[in-house]
Amino acid sequence: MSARTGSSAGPGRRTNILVIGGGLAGLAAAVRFRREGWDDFLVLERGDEVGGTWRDNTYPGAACDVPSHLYSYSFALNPGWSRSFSPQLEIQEYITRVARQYRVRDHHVFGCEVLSARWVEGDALWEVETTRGPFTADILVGAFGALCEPSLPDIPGIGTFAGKVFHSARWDHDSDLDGKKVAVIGTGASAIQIVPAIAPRVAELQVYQRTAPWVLPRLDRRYSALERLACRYVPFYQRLVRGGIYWAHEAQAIALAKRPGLMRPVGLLARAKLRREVPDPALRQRLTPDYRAGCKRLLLSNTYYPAFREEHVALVTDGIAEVREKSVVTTDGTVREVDALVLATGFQVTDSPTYRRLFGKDGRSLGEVFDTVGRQCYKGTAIANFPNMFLLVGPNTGLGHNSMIFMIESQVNYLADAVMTMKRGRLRSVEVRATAQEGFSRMLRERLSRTIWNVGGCASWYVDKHGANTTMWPGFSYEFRRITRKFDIDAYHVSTGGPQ
Ligand code: N01
Repeated sequence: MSARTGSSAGPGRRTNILVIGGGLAGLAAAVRFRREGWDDFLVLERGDEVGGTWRDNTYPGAACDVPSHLYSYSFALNPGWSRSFSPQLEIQEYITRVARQYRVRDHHVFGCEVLSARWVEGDALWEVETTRGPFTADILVGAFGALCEPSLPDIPGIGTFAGKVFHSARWDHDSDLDGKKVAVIGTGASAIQIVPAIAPRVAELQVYQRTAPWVLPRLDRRYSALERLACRYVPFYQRLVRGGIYWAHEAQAIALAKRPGLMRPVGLLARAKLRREVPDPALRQRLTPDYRAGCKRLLLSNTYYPAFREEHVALVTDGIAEVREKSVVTTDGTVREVDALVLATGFQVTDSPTYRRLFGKDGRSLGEVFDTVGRQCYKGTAIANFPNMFLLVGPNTGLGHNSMIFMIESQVNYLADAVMTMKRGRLRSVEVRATAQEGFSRMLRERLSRTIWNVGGCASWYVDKHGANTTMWPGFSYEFRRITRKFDIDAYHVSTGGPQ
């Protein structure tokens, strides 16, 4: 057995359930299976540790922008969080601790990338090819995440750049940026954390902005020893704190998803912050978004704008025309010398390469199906033509206002109830009905048409190549919890004669 395998699990095995991906979603599913007493499952993880995006995003300044007491599993609260918004390493340590505590590491096969997964109708099982050999399973769980495949910009000449180039989610810690001329491309959630974190170390920092983000105050602080003691020892205290944070965040869905007009005060607050933190009117003008607050993800930072007060930090708003061996050239003809390029350009969210590796009942890949009908999915979880397959963090499960872990746990409830239903009923396969999927997609489209993401006047990665927002959940997260509470078998085609 390889040292990279967490278990006695090995390639070529047949299991009841195979999970692709050992991030927050895969881990939540694994813990649930263990708690249900279903030990016949494996998690295939291409990395060498659990954690997913939190394992991969080690860039300077990486931290969560959802409060930690909420951004944690309901079954594994952590009284020891050091701050209201925890840094990446603390979150990653929390995730690995949960994996150990619930004894699911042994169910992981690390260094195992899924190359293809095919549904074999005759045998009612999934045949999965991986870099560590074949696996078969009755049920496939796609927990490969949305924010894991870097989106690399297609800039002319970028391949000829002689210095270091790396994506924010693949930070090259061997590259010494101290005293160097560094260009950061992008001004999203990752970039606004990177810029203030590296600014003090570099000789020159060029920030290439295509679209200005809306930035709000970050109410971050250290927790006192007393607060941590209270979380640990005072019954219900931490649950109360968590509940308060949850409902305060949940209320934001009213403005984002139901009454976009209510986002106006948020825009005013962000403008006031911009005025306070950026005294130069010309610079402030260039940092002011030209779309409505909330259309793209609202960012939280107290250090991003102040970074531009330093003389060696420059905001560049002209488009990038090309990258040369030692410079970046903008469309106005300016050539800026650069030693290293940081690509904070986001992720392939609506076009995950993994979609092209999953093949359903009619032999077409999920990517091909999505090409034809768009990213239609039932409850973010099940897809017609893909029997016995359940996605976690699937289409339209994204939130702009609350913790993704809440959504993940909702989906895991649904998944667990589906597995239970299959076991009890000795079902061979379940496949969501096309009519149920279409009805659900219609409901989403109708509700999304009224959200700030659709009416806010911006381009964002929430929208797929068909022009549809197939990323965000258009409502309260508790509404999603309600519709995923029970596996609704009536929405599925069912075949019987499966294992007990
Ligand atoms: O990526 P993004 P991210 N030329 O896609 C620009 C989560 N997250 O990694 O806006 C020039 O938001 C692009 O410009 P534009 C969170 O959910 C969470 O920052 O498309 N620029 C944009 O400015 C977040 O939403 C935390 O015009 C190009 C930027 O690159 C998600 O991850 C922390 C370009 C990409 O921004 C993604 O955030 C970090 C090009 N060719 C991330 N292509 C937490 O704290 C793209 N851009 C929890």
